[in-house]
This record gives sequence, C-alpha cells and structure tokens, in this order.
Amino acid sequence: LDLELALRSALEGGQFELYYQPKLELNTGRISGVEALLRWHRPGFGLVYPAEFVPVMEETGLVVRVGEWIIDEACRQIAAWNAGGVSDVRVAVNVSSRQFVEGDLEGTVRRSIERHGIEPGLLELELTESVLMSNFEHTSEVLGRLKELGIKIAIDDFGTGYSSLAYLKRFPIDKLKIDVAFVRDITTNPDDAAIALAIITMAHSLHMLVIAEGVESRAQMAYLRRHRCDEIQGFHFSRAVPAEKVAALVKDNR
Ligand code: G
Ligand code: G
Ligand code: MN
Ligand code: NA
Repeated sequence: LDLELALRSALEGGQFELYYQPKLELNTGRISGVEALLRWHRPGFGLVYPAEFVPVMEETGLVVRVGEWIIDEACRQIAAWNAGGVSDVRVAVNVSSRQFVEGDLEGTVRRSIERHGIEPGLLELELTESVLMSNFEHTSEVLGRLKELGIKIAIDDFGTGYSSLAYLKRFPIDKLKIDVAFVRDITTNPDDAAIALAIITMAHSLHMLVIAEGVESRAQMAYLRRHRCDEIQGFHFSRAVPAEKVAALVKDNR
C-alpha cells in the first residue's frame, strides 16, 4: 500500500527517468537503436528497478498514465538527440498489457510524435505475445493504426508466450526479439541453439528483422553474428544507461 501511494505521486513528482540500453547491429557494428527502460528515483530508496514496481502499476492501472508519459518522454528524447546531432537512433518502448487494452495507444503515439516533431520510424513499440493474444480483432485494429503512423512493431520475449504462430502473418510485425531463455546457453545447449536459429530463419523468411536479448558474452555474440541474427542487446555490449551517456556512446560509434 505504501508502494502504491508512493507510485501515485511519482509521476507528478518527476521521479521517473528513462534509461536506454543500446542495440548493436551485427553486420555493421552500428548502434542502431536503444530500448527505453523505466527507472524510479524513489525518495529514501535510491534507484528502483521495474521488477519491483511495474507489477503494482499494472494491478492498479497506473501503468496506463505512466505508459503515456514513457511514450512522450521517449519522443522528447528522440527530438533532443536529433537536435544534438544524433539523428538515426531508434527508441523502443515497452508497452504493458493494460496500456494496450485500456489505453488510447494510437492517440498517445500520434500526439507525442506530433508534439515533438519526430520521424515516426524512430519509434518502436515492444509488445509481448501475451499482450497481442488478448483479443485478436482489437490487436489487429490497433496494430494496423499504429503502422499507418509509420512506427515499428517488435515482439518482445519471443518464443516464451502461449501464442499461435498464425498471428505472425496476420499482424504487421517488423521485428522478433529472441527471449533471453534461448540466448543464455546458445553456445552450449543444442536445443536452445536450434530454437534460436529457427526463429532467425523464420523471421527472415517472413521479411522481419531479428534481435537477441540478454547477450552477455563475446561467444554468444559471435555465434549470433555467424548465424545472421541482425542485432544484439545485452550486458556484453552495454547496460541501460542515462540519456547523456547514449549520446556519447553513439558519437564514439559513428
Ligand atoms: O530494466 P529492467 O531490466 O529491470 O526491466 C525489467 C522489465 O521491466 C523489462 O523486461 C520490461 O518488460 C519491464 N519494463 C522496463 N521498463 C518498462 C517500461 O517502460 N514499461 C513497461 N510496461 N515495462 C517496462
Ligand atoms: O522488456 P524486457 O523485459 O525484455 O527488458 C529487458 C530486460 O532485460 C531488462 O530488465 C534488462 O535489465 C535485462 N537485460 C538486459 N541485458 C541483459 C543481459 O545481458 N542479461 C540479462 N540477464 N538481463 C539483461
Ligand atoms: Mn523489452
Ligand atoms: Na524482453
């Protein structure tokens, strides 16, 4: 309950901040984008990670308003980076289930893109399979409208949800994000490797890009590059860092 009360005032209190974890394009070595990850500067507690409070925001519905702030903040940051000479870094934002079902996602995205005057293709939404599977008709309609705005859609934690593969041909999806569960032992466990490689092949056959998350070693990265995975994200390349640090990393990288 204390947590809930504290969360209710966190947004107006300016206590949320987005950190950004870089994504590396394997065939060019470019930082192609970043994933926005929410951090909470909770007074008296220091920096708090989403695992400790996103579930409560989801239960209470706070995640809808905070989710709108996250999208707007990501667009504001894209515009700020563009103004500072970093013009080609795409920002991916996580969308929670309740935000997808109850929020006006298309309206939120459209207004934020317009307010900050950004190129829509620089914004990507990461949706999990469970978010997409809640209601086929609703999902289809919302994704169609989001794609018309020109933004990108990625499936997060791919391969771990209870979903049908049929949706891959029905929904306008740009990218699959291989779940860390298949990446962790990719160089030592033949079953994990087989699943990861099947996802890469399937994504490319369907004209989608594919990224592996949770890459922590050079060996994992080398394996994924050799097998034509497009991008990686993980501690091996970089943790999530504050916005200022992203600009410096990208300038070094160009
Ligand atoms: O940053 P961290 O590794 O602690 O993130 C843990 C999880 O919390 C992520 O996998 C993600 O699904 C969730 N999360 C992080 N940031 C956001 C956010 O901005 N919105 C939502 N809905 N979930 C987030
Ligand atoms: O949205 P999602 O739940 O996929 O958020 C990414 C999560 O994965 C974040 O909580 C982030 O801290 C975590 N993460 C990012 N890179 C790595 C990594 O290399 N290893 C592990 N174990 N977790 C990672
Ligand atoms: Mn994600
Ligand atoms: Na993920």
